[in-house]
Amino acid sequence: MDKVIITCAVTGSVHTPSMSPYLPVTPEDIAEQAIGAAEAGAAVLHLHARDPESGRPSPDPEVFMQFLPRIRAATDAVINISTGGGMPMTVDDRMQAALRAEPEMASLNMGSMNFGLYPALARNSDWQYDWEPEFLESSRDFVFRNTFADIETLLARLGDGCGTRFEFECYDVGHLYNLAHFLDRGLVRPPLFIQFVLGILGGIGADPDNLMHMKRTADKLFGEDYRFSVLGVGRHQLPLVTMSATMGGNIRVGLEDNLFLDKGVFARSNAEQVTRLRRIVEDLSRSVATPAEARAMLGLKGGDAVAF
Ligand code: KMH
Ligand code: ZN
Repeated sequence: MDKVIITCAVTGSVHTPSMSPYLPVTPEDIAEQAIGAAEAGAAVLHLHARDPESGRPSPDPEVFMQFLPRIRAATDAVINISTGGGMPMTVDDRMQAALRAEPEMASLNMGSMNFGLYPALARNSDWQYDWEPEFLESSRDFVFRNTFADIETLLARLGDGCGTRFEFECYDVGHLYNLAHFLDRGLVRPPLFIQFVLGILGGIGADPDNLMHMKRTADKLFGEDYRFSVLGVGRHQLPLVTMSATMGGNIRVGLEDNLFLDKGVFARSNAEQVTRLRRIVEDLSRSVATPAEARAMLGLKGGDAVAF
């Protein structure tokens, strides 16, 4: 209970390059910011890739392989590769980088849902690339596909096949019941690491009451068999992750989910957000888990057992 795992989600696929000059785009940017976040106290690095020319989210394992070895050489942090990818990737596209890299962790999204990014069109107008407004607009008619069959495939190929364990991303209460279904079937094994995701348009809203409800429901379904972490989107990041640290949970920060440090002030790096949260965690008389402690808490296979 004392140790807090800080996950830093470095670039993601929700934001586009014109939204912040600090969003990492190239493999060099991603490596540099990931290493900075680890040095600031992130035990887990949640990673997506982007096309180095356009900044568009990319599932290409070759692009991942341009930054993964560099991060591994410079830090001991746990590498967590996204299988959520970004629009309009197929589920098959989304799993290729993790299958190639066989990381200690990968994200696993626990249900199909709407995933509305188009409200960002009203907040920005100066686009560097044509693909950016088209990408955001396309979310109006996009289903983020994560069927039971898709989840079974990822559990078998990545979990059983590669020894990868999961960050179970739960965007609403029903996703917790989906995870409980896989636990009942013996397809997932404790300790489960559940990411409560609050504030995506299409998922549960970002407020304290909803976080308490997610936690109560997970307690009911999983008892001692799980650890939770919290991710709040945009301006909800800081209050909700602070609440998680207060409740005995873990936290996820990073430019994937929030570009700002304060209202109207960009975070100039992922490390800035990690540094702030580390201070808050320590002010709450908890301490930040090292990568080794995170590995023990989550039952991971070890940083040497990866394929990059
Ligand atoms: N940006 C999060 C809300 C994934 O990578 O699998 C969603 C996410 C999904 O992290
Ligand atoms: Zn992600």
